Amino acid sequence: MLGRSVRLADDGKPFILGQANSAGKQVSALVATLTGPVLKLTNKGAGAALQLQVAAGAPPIKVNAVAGRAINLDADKLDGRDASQIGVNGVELVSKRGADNSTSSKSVQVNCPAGKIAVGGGGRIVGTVTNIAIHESRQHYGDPSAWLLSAHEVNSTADSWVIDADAVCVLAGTP
Ligand SMILES: [Ca+2]
Repeated sequence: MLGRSVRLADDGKPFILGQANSAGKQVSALVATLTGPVLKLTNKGAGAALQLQVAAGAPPIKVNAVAGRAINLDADKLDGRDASQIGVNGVELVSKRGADNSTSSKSVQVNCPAGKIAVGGGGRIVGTVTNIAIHESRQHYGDPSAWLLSAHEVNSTADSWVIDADAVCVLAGTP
C-alpha cells in the first residue's frame, strides 16, 4: 500500500520505513479519492497495527463531525464507564406477596437483587378488594433497591386480603 516512502508535506523529506521520522512544522496529509482505505497497516505479529501517543489528556484520535460508525470497533468503556454502567440494563420484574389475612393496614417491601435499584413498581390486592385502598406505592426512601406497597381497609372488614407487590429492578449507571 505504502510505497517505499511518502513525502512529508512540510519539508519535502521522505518518510523512511524502519527509521524514526519527524514532521516538524505542519501536518503531513495523505489525500485520496478511493473506495477503499487510504492507509492500511497490517501487523502479522502479536502487536498492534497502530500506536498513538499523545500528551496527558490530549485526544488520541480525532474524526470529522459527519464521520460514520467505526466498523467492528470494540470499545470496552465509554467515558470511563463499563457498558453495564451506562443507561438501563438488566430489567427485571420482582414480585412479592404479603400476608393473606384481614389485618389493616399492611405493607409489602419488594427487594431488588443485589446491585439493582427499583425504578418503578406497583401491585394489586388479591382477595376481597371492595373495601381496600392502596395508599402507598413508592421507592423506599432510605433504600433505592426496594419498593414499598401499602394498603388499608377503607371500611373495616373481616374478609382476608393480600398485597401482591411488584418492583421493576434495573442495573443503573453510577451517577
Ligand atoms: Ca380487617
